[in-house]
Amino acid sequence: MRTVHRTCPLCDAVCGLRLTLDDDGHVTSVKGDPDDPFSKGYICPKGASLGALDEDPDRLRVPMIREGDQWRQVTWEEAFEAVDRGLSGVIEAHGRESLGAYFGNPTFHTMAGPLYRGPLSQALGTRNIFSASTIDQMPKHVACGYMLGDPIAISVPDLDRTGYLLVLGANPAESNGSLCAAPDFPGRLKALRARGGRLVVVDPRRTRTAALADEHVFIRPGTDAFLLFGIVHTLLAEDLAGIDVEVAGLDDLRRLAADFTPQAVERVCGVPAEAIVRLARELAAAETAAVYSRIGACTQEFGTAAQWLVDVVNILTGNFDRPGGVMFTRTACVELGRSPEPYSTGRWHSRVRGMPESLGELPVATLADEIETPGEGQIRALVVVAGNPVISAPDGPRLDRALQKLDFMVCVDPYLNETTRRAHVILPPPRILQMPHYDFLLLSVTVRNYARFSPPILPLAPGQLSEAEIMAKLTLIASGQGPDADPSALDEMILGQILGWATQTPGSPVEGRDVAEVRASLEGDSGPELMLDAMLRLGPYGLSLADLRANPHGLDLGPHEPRLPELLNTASGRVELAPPRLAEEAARLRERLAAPAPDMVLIGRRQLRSLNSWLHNVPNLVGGSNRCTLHVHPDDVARLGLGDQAVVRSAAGELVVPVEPTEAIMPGVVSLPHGWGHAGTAQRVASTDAPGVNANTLTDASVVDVPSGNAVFNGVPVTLGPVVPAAPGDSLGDEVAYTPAAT
Ligand SMILES: Nc1nc2c(c(=O)[nH]1)N[C@H]1C(S)=C(S)[C@@H](COP(=O)(O)OP(=O)(O)OC[C@H]3O[C@@H](n4cnc5c(=O)[nH]c(N)nc54)[C@H](O)[C@@H]3O)O[C@H]1N2
Ligand SMILES: Nc1nc2c(c(=O)[nH]1)N[C@H]1C(S)=C(S)[C@@H](COP(=O)(O)OP(=O)(O)OC[C@H]3O[C@@H](n4cnc5c(=O)[nH]c(N)nc54)[C@H](O)[C@@H]3O)O[C@H]1N2
Ligand code: SF4
Ligand SMILES: [Mo]
Repeated sequence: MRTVHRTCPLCDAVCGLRLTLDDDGHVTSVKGDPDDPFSKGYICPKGASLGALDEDPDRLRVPMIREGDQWRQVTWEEAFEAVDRGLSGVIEAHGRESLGAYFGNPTFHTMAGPLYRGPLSQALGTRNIFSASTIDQMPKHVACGYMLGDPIAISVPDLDRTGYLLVLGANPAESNGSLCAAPDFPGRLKALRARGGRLVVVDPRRTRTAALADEHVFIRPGTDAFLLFGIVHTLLAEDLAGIDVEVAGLDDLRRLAADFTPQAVERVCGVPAEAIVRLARELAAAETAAVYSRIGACTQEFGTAAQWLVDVVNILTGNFDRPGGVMFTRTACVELGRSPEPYSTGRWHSRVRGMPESLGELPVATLADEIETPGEGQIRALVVVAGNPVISAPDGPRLDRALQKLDFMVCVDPYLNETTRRAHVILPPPRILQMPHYDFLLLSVTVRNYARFSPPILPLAPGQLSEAEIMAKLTLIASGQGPDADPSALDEMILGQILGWATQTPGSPVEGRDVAEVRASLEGDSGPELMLDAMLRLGPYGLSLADLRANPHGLDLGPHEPRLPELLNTASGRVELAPPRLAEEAARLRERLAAPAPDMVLIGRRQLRSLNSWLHNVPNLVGGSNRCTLHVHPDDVARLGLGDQAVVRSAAGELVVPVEPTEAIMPGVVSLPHGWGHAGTAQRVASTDAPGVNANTLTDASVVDVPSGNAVFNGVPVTLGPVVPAAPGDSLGDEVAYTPAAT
């Protein structure tokens, strides 16, 4: 038996775990690590199942090649030769613009993802780069980009010090937070109330987070920007604003907000005008306050506007970049790659729908268009790393059909699932416990400055490749160096770039030094570890990998301190309150003020024991409350005559789903979790015991948040009807005779 410690890689909360392993390397228990200064022993059911997940017998262990319907286990050599043939064939016939890549959510959690995604994209030499960011947080990047000049400068609520927290469209009691890494988020919310603070949750569902709050406010899905504009209007009209950062555009903002009186927005968002005025006054009066918003108010039609106005309210109430308000994390690693240019979207546009690029990528909502539409630049070969877009992207079934038309697809993924089953080659990364772990991205949005490195617990098998080596190999193959190129050559190139930049950057700890000499001083057992060591040494705390190794429970680096001036990158040198691209959104919102609301809309929901599409093969985690059901208000169940099941239809498709009546959801709103719909895969538990349906059969890829191109998952207009047994000659009306399609 031995006890080891590592960070849980599953969600954004970065909890420290304490695992015990027997002599054969089997995990016998997983507990929270009480000595982690940040997570202090907290663990959730997903983390507790890490051992079962890691030892899942259905996890792929060797590369696979598909011929027709048949999968064959192959050697790494054979797999990379097939990738080389597949990619070179398409490049020779159609050029590099016919290559594409999609990077899924776990690329934000692994070490290899953030380090090799850039080189791989560059090597592919295409603009067809997509990621889970445009089905998630791209609106936040666009808002921060235009307001602060830096799309990566995302502030987090100062959870542990704030006196007032307004949460819109997030349910951290189940998700544990996002773009805000805070282990035991629920405990931190309880602590906020225990110290006399106030918690208000705005959500079309009375969620578990709402149950922890002083007040829960129902809102019509997709209308947060209206509510927030009502708050902005009130703050300005009642002279409650107390701005304490340098801003530009206050007069423009005042003009834009003029029409959004609490009375006018009440009609759209369904929040009473008095409540809006009261929220504005409370936020202004609170000694410290923070507005925090996530998926519910990002993946909606006015996502960018909502994210913009969240920070406008934080700024107007004097809570931007100050303790107790929203603040910026100072990471242990040096911040690489800040652009000297002010931020802009639309440096290029997608071929078919002309959608603007942001952060160098195109919206996933148009991936199927780019694969299906003939012409120069049509995507014919796709690299997918750690993603399941058939389940996670809007109009997933169409994407599934599109993937089948590709000449070549390679996936880096541990599972044969709804997406990877369309690949020609699957390259499995090692088990979680075989990988080193450091959260390059999540540690930049922690609610306290903190760092923790976890070395691999189990060694790689002889001949097995790390995820970094797999991505490096793909990069070398894409750049034309063939299947035999040595991945460490790429590592040296990346290290050379980091150190080359650092030695030439004034004020850097290695300014003016020789790259080779600095390189020789780095320590680490693999490319990613050497890169981490370099970035730590160049970082603001002067740490090294050895320091993190010496502190296996993690290092607390103190509370946040104001740092806006060093991040601001706008042309004006001020925070832009009403940049033109965002001001255009005010015009779109104004047009909607008088528009009728749809009768019934769909939203999503996350479940504590699920993680997007990929934890449903762990028997302990499925079942009970973790099922794919449609939450419907009892009044709607009665009004529409629904039984145990309902047919849900949208502009994109239709589904038959089990109905779960609950008072927790607003009348006129239904909620279906995403991540389900497991079909025809080799995951035995997921595809037989817990298949569920794919919520993204209903979401419509043609509707997006315009500035960011982000997908719209919340506020999707739907109609509902009961399911009746099919009989010839039935008159249908609202009822539907349904014979489920074979999947
Ligand atoms: N309707 C609706 N749709 C949504 C959402 C919603 O709220 N509603 N949420 C959206 C959001 S926020 C997100 S982030 C996306 C997620 O979208 P995706 O990232 O496309 O989907 P995931 O289900 O997270 O798929 C993760 C994949 O990575 C694999 N994987 C797991 N660990 C590793 C690893 O270490 N290495 C590699 N290479 N692969 C690994 C898994 O097997 C799985 O295939 O879904 C989005 N889709
Ligand atoms: N257990 C678990 N944890 C996860 C994940 C998971 O799948 N399972 N996924 C991880 C990922 S990838 C992410 S991005 C994060 C997301 O973290 P969260 O944003 O906290 O995710 P959700 O639980 O989907 O919360 C969104 C909330 O928005 C509400 N909502 C829907 N539409 C609207 C609207 O129009 N306005 C408002 N105000 N609210 C609305 C929904 O009812 C829901 O309660 O969670 C991460 N953590
Ligand atoms: S909250 Fe997230 S990071 Fe913490 S144990 Fe659960 S899944 Fe892991
Ligand atoms: Mo996400």
